[in-house]
Amino acid sequence: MSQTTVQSGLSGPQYEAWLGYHVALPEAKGATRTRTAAPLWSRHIDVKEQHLVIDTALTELKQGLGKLYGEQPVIRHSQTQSTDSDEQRKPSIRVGTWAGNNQVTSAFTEAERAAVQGEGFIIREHESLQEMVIGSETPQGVLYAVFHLLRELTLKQGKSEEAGPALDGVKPLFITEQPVNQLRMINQWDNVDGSIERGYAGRSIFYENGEFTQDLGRIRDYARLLASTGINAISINNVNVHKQESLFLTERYLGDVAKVAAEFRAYGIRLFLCANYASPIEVGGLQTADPLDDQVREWWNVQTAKVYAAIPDFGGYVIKADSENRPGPFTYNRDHADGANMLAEALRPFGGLVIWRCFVYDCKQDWRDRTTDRARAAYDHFKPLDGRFADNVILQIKNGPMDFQVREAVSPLFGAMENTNQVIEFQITQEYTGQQRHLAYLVPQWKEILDFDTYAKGKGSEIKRIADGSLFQRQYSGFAAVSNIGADASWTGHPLAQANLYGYGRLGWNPELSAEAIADEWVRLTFGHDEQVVERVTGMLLSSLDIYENYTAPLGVGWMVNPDHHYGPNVDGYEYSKWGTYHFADCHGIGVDRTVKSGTGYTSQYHAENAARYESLETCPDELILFFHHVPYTHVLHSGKTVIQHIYDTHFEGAAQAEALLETWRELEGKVDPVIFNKVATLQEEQADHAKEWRDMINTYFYRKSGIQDEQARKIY
Ligand code: GCV
Repeated sequence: MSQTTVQSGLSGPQYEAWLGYHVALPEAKGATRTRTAAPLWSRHIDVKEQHLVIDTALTELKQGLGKLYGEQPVIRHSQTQSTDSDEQRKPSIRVGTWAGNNQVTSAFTEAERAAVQGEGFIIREHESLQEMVIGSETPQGVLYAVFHLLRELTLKQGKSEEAGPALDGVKPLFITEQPVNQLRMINQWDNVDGSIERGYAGRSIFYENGEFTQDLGRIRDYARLLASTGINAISINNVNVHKQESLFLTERYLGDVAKVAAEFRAYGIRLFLCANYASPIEVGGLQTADPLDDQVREWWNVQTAKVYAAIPDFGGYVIKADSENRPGPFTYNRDHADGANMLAEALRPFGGLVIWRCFVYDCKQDWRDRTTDRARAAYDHFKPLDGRFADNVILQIKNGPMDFQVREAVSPLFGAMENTNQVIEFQITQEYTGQQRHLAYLVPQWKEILDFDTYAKGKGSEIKRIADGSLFQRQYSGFAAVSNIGADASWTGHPLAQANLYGYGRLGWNPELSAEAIADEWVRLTFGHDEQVVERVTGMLLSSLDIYENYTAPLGVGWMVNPDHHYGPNVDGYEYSKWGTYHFADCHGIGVDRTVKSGTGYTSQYHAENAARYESLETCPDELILFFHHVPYTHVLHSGKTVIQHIYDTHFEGAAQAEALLETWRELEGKVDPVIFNKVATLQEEQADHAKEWRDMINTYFYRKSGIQDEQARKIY
């Protein structure tokens, strides 16, 4: 690629994703305008600092402006505190940190500078349009500012009517941004053999055949995509750490890990590893992994020191322990605080973190056992440990108590642990939401979860305020999410699934952004500004999750998928399994009774306001009725429909809506890149067909169970 910073051999719009810096209306529309005229300041970049991340920022700025305006600016590097007069310097962009560039610092008042810290930044365009200044306390902040500016300028291209100075008649830019969440992390579930657990976009870009990839360019391209949305941390291997990956902490692989860390470092992203809790045994040859054993502790101390010798800014360990057959402290009758604190001690001297996952439940449940409720598990295990974790331990809590369903309640653990650092875990990869073969824009779901009021400290105790650390005044906090990328040329398999990766990053930076605004941004950045394209694609994205929910598991009950791979309908697929995910449908009704009155008592894990709301059939929201209650098929929802009629109606509607998505997309032929067009068209065809399969299996299953006719006498088998 001549004009972009893309490092890998791959190219084209689907690979450039939202960093294509589109300037033109599609030629098919016969547009003559190709780009708006360059603002005066865009000809020179003045910089004084030498820093890896600032260098990255400069490269991005230079090449981004080059793409936007057809001419790359010249970078003027001066180490000295220049005495040039203002006039001599202009026109230019001044770029730097408060400590490293006095000419940047002097462009802002003390109060303006004090308003942003760390990775926050300020951008100011001078009224004369002769000057743009980009400043931050940190080099990372400078990089985020550059990506932000390029995004703003690209979006403005869509708004300026005619060719001419881009900002003519428009107020000069003045932007102050501060990331709301401190940790904005991506988790790769990649294995060293090149496979990806729950990956739907091809093989791993990190590994193949037991070795690290030689294609570091692809990793760098990924780093820039992530950094452009504000991501600042990544764990690069599966939380299920198998035998070979357990060696990542050792000389066998540390050199390779360090090379990958360097690629991410250039983009301000800190690298973490998932570690095997039983490493002292499996790697160290000890007899035990007991967290209170001196030899075990010493093993972790020594091994961790070796990791830091190779990677001085290593982030720390992500741990899945005592979960789905992974080893953990329970083996030694220790609890999770004992386990996490042992690792925290090894990491503390280096400023490292332990990110300890709360996805702990009995995955060998007897389906006949009606007393065990998987939804209760995380709270039951972790709530009693509140206050016992070391200050460099962060608990990573999945958004829901079950497992990334299209609809489930929010985890009651949010709001239950005032004295513990915590991050919320989302799943960008679409394990249960269509596996990147169906369209499902997940940002609306994440927004709803983040806006959920836990009432932990009275009204206004939303999950977003727990995730960002402000409600409980925690030292560490933020977002983590399972990535949806692989070696596919579009990164995400379904090209429109890029919107989820982009949206996750943007939401981590600022959870107040709306799902609509993020969709609009992503579509414009990815496809340009043709209004028909923007309207159709944002419409598809914003309706997609409701559509998916319509034709899959109803009213919050979850699953109904094929076991293991989790794709496609199978109503009883998990009904008699050990995994604790049941719907309990019989000839009378369906749903899981999680009430205190007659069920598992799960509702009591919420603060009073929510506990009462969910406990009562009168106040429980329709969309979660089967998550909290077992009801007859004739139960009348708030919508006025019976449960069975709701099931029939939503499934007929959902399949029709999936068909309509395909029709909408087809209207865009010739208006979007043909490679993307064809890829999405094929996937939407599959979705439309597969939605019918879902519709018919679910409707038929419940018709046969209940014997109740569809009021509209539509075809049920
Ligand atoms: C990485 C679900 C997935 C597993 C995943 C697990 C987890 O159960 O199906 O593949 O394992 O979540 O989050 O640890």
